[in-house]
Amino acid sequence: MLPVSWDEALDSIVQHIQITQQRYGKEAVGVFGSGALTNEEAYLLGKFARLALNTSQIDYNGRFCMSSAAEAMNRAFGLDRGLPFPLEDLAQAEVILLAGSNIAETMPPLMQYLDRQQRAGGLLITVDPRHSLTARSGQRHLQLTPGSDAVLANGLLHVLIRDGLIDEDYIAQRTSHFDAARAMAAAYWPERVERLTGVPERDLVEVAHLLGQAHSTIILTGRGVEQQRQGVTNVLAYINVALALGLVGKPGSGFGSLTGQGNGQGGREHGQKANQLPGYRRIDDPAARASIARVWGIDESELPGPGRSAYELLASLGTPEGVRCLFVMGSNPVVSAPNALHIEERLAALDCLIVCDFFLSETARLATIVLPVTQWAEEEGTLTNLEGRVIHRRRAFDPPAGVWDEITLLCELARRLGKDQYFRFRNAREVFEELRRASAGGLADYAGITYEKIDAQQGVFWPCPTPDHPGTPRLFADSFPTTDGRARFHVTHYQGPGEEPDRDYPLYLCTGRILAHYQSGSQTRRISQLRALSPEPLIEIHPITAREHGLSEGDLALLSTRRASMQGRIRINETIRQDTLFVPFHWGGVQAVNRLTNPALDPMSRMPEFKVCAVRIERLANPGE
Ligand SMILES: Nc1nc2c(c(=O)[nH]1)N[C@H]1C(S)=C(S)[C@@H](COP(=O)(O)OP(=O)(O)OC[C@H]3O[C@@H](n4cnc5c(=O)[nH]c(N)nc54)[C@H](O)[C@@H]3O)O[C@H]1N2
Ligand SMILES: Nc1nc2c(c(=O)[nH]1)N[C@H]1C(S)=C(S)[C@@H](COP(=O)(O)OP(=O)(O)OC[C@H]3O[C@@H](n4cnc5c(=O)[nH]c(N)nc54)[C@H](O)[C@@H]3O)O[C@H]1N2
Ligand SMILES: [Mo]
Repeated sequence: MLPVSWDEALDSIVQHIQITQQRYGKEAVGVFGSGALTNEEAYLLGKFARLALNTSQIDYNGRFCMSSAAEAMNRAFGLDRGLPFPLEDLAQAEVILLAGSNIAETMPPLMQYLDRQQRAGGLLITVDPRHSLTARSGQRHLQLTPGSDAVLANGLLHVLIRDGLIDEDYIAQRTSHFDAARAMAAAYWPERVERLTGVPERDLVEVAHLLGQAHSTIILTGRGVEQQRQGVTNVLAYINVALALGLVGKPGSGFGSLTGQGNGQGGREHGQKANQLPGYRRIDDPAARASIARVWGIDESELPGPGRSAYELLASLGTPEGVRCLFVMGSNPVVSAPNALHIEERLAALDCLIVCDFFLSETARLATIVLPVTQWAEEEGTLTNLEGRVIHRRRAFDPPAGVWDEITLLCELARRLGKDQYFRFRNAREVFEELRRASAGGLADYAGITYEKIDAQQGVFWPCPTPDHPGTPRLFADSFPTTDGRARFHVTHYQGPGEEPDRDYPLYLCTGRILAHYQSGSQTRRISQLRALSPEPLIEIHPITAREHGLSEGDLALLSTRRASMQGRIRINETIRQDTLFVPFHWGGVQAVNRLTNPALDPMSRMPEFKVCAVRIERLANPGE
């Protein structure tokens, strides 16, 4: 790569954008954002795409992370805030049902709440095909077949109804469509659930009774439930259970989804999503469009409509109807997107790829131009944490010479594109002031939040519509922001994963995380202590399955799916299901498990099925053999 000045780089970017748009139209330029960005950056990136580039083609890596949970909560409650209650409530719950999350490795700071909950006599029940580190700290574990959460949750609802453990008053007063859910649940009798999930009937009934008899219960989901072709349905099925028990809106009880990325909550509220405008507004809602157009000082007709979702955007790159010039800010899709070899090919087919990153990630290596930007400790801004609490991140260090922050960068690019008047921001605070106005009246209303108030209150929970409003730590206490004020039950029939094991690919492949590495590994694989702890991907496999395939601990193995192959090292684990392998996704190249994953998308959230596909395993000769 050849170093150039910022001036040359920005000139060249503007030229690429203009030539591409003249030749192929405005929509041929696209943007890929991130839940790692601050609220201010995410807001500005959405505005930059719609106003400076006039394109609808913007989405972000949170589509791979939170979109199924978000869609389910919007449908059931009329609002998506990952936890509608403060974390502190976890410590108070008598029973916690944790489905598809391994927080002992992925969110260790949360374990203190569970430790306190258990010291007070509380129970932790986990649902995971693996007996994960988190499952080991719980009292009950339902080790379901990958992809079968909807069956399990419907089975719990079946037993709760059958045994008279539901909260009839709550259902009558605060919910709608229960009859349809009840009729649906009738088809999930325990023997059938056992057949489809592998969870013994006895365990299902016992867990239903533990949930039904507790005074306070919290149900939580993680990526294991959500990153599936029927991820929204899976989450809705657990929400049905929470509503039938009357948990949602009750202190010490409730339903929540554990948001992953640093700004995974705020990142999904302010307009970097293909179908979204700031304040958690829908881009296809005429009233929302009018209100944002007013704040931005443009005519509503100048706002583009909805664009493609993340995987669909990436898969369109370099095709005749697709995006030809892509701007990536805070993501490494060569490693983290499903069917990654195909996505790498699409990225390579672009006329121009611009990547803003502080490291030369696998994706940055393919770029035409890489822009070195500040990292978290070098810039000020706000983030919204998994509780919906807006927090202030101060600048702790000066960036090295020659490094720009994203706000300066986007404003300067907009200026060179002739859109200066809409991007006159000198810093994050000034962007936040506009974000406040843009979010006013929306679901995620930040109008009453200021940096000073955040500092004074140690964070402010949205919605916070006016300066004298204290913020909203607990949602849904009296009503839901739906048209009739009630939460909605859904019919959540099981469909099964996009790929089931067969003769050629006889096992399930699950993917996820380990403690030592973060996401695509672009940040953590450079840290020698972490590399020493975890130098390469380990394939977790049951001892019986390993023996059947002639594999022993430490062997190199080749995994193949219908899409591609990868290499990893065998780690025997007697607590994983015999029909399932688990591989973390933190590596690139021939070690990238995402070369294998199935890009089947949930029809409602457009989220890919990272968590389940069909796989084959073979032994590879070790070097020197
Ligand atoms: N160390 C570390 N911490 C992280 C991250 C990281 O990369 N590394 N990433 C952050 C981000 S962005 C996120 S989104 C969170 C994710 O946090 P988690 O959701 O806790 O992480 P995962 O490991 O992806 O998946 C959780 C569990 O789902 C299980 N699972 C797989 N298939 C199924 C299924 O069909 N049903 C059920 N019920 N479970 C299943 C897996 O076995 C796994 O134990 O972590 C955050 N924290
Ligand atoms: N197989 C499989 N694949 C998965 C998942 C899974 O469970 N299984 N999980 C999915 C999930 S939940 C997620 S969130 C995605 C995440 O996957 P990615 O989107 O690839 O996330 P990161 O590895 O965090 O990549 C962030 C890149 O942006 C850079 N970066 C970090 N902060 C900033 C910033 O503030 N500004 C800029 N400009 N750059 C920054 C980092 O250096 C890094 O190169 O992966 C998804 N992929
Ligand atoms: Mo995530």
